[in-house]
Amino acid sequence: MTDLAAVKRALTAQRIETPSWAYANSGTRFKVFAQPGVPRNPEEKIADAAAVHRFTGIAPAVALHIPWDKVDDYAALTAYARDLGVEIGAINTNVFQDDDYKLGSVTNPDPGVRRKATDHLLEAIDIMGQTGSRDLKLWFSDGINYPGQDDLHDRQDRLAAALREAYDRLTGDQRILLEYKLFEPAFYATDIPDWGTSYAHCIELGERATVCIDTGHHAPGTNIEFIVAFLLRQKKLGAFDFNSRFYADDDLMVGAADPFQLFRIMYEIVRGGALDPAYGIAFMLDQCHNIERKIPAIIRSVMNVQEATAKALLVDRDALTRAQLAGDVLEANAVFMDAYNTDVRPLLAEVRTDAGLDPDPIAAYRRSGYDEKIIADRVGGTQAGWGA
Ligand code: LRH
Ligand code: MN
Repeated sequence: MTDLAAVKRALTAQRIETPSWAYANSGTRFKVFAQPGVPRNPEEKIADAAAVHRFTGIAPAVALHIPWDKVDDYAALTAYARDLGVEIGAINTNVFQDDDYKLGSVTNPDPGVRRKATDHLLEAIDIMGQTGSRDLKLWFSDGINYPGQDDLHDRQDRLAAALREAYDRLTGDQRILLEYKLFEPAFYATDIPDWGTSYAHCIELGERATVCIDTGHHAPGTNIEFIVAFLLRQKKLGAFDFNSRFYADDDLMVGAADPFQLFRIMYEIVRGGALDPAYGIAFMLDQCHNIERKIPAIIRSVMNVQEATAKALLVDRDALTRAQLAGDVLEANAVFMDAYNTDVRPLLAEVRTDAGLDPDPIAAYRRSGYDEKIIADRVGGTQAGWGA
């Protein structure tokens, strides 16, 4: 029988990290629809992340992206965040927006370009020292568009050399989160296209290197929860970039396109004993809110993860194991689906109320007038994010 008190404790202890860039303008190659009230600097992004935490109670950290969140004084920025009740989380590198990186960053045939890209990784580690961040999040857009354009083997050697240099610079509890992505912006071969490639590099590097699963970075039909189960067993899962998609890297609200997939992923997390923040998985969002109001979209996304987690925690594990060991296929699936088909919203409303929060974060946010306030206050200056 499921211990409801334990379920509520686990939900209360859940931690989601929101991305600074999701509060800024974003779009597609066709159009960026700028929105009123969008942050103009890292401080305003952090203020919005703090608002999400105020209404959800489980989003106490914000991931930064360098140079999008570059400041002169990261210690001051960290103190500013703390005063608002949030921590600075993962530091994301950016070796995908500089002209020099057209043919690759750390994999570029030109050693001078590789040096420049590797120095950026080292700069990010220095910043982690100032923000107190544990996680260096590495995603490389590196890849090629045509067969023969470059040597696939040599590019892996170059990548490994840069990763080694960054890895050897880590101190304290710092670690690498190595993200993979099937394609885009490269359209023939990406240098870290899948979990296996990231996993192999992480093994080559050492215990401080773990895999980051971005849920939008797989070929259609990929069984992501299998990857989660496999990497947990290997103690090589470090983080998620949560979002959802119907087709490619759509970066939509997590759980919006496929809530059942999110449930299956969170079930493997619960089954693997990896939900507790002490286990060390960074549950991050990585989304773009191109047409919808950004802060309520992120609050909704946090709630979608909570709902999937609550359902996963309600799986009757004893009954499931009994049916699985008995080879009772239908019963096993029925036990699993019972949890998924459970309406957990009343339970989550109770958890929020017990935590002194409004049971309905979206309604509470709307009543707060925060959106109207930032629209009125944030006039002038240059909005952060993709150029409108
Ligand atoms: C790449 C990615 C990566 C971030 C970027 C904003 O698609 O998922 O995690 O650096 O989005
Ligand atoms: Mn990502």
